[in-house]
Amino acid sequence: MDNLNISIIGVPLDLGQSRRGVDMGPSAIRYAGAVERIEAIGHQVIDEGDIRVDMSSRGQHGDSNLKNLDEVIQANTDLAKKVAEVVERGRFPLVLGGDHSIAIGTLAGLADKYKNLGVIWYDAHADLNTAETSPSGNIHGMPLAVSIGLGHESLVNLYRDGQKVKPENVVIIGARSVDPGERELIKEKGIKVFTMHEIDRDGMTTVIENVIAYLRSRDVDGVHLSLDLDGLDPIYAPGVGTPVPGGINYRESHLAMEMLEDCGMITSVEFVEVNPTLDVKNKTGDVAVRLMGSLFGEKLL
Ligand code: 6HN
Ligand code: MN
Ligand code: MN
Ligand code: MN
Repeated sequence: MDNLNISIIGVPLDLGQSRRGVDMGPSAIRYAGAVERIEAIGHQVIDEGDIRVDMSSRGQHGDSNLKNLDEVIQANTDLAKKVAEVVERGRFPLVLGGDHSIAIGTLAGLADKYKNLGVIWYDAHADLNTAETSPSGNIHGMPLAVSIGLGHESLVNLYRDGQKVKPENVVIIGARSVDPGERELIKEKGIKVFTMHEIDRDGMTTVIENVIAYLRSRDVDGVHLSLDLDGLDPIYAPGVGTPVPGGINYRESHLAMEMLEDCGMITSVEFVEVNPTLDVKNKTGDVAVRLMGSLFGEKLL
């Protein structure tokens, strides 16, 4: 990816889950040097600032068991508008979370332009719950379901009506904590998943080759990478709210980013779930920025 015009959009939202502090993720990633690192590769970067998040009514539940539903809808609607506007200006969106519920807004905004978008979901989790299947009521466990058109109607119809992404255009990498309802949905919708089992058995090189070949066979018109830092093992990314052991390691993650850079298909990215209050000296924000380096074409030699 050479000479991109990148727009950074921060989303300081922690209302899609129950542990405070992931709203500070965008700051942590900026402090770790995101803009400088990407500019040094030769890209042009505009930091568009943060989406405003209304925290005033946190904890008050409306008529559903989804936590902070109204606030999550508001922030994601604003995010969708911003992402759509950035894409319309011919720029590459780099969204910084915030909890993973912000993928609802990112994907809604991208749907203006991309009618056959591919999505790579790099995550320990499948994020395919609905209000009915969720064990937690946390909306950050639901964004992929919402984006393929399943779940609370106010989320599914956010920004524009209905499905934003086709389930057969989705690839999950790194899954190792999948709830029963999510497992059903993966089978029913035929969602492509490379769990830790495939990564361990075949190696990351083969996994990413398969991901790229699959998305090419789907004839996608763009690919969004939604990278949840908890996809990495907590040893490398301790500052996340829902850590799961047995995850992707640091070198494998860099290799994945380098191969995705190489394939030239990525058209937007988000880095989510960085929680500085759970972190060790901003290690997780730092890893996010290092991975951005590989994804945007930093070379070792
Ligand atoms: N994430 N499957 C669990 C739930 O509550 O639905 C965990 C979700 C984690 C979501 O990390 O983005
Ligand atoms: Mn996630
Ligand atoms: Mn996760
Ligand atoms: Mn989480």
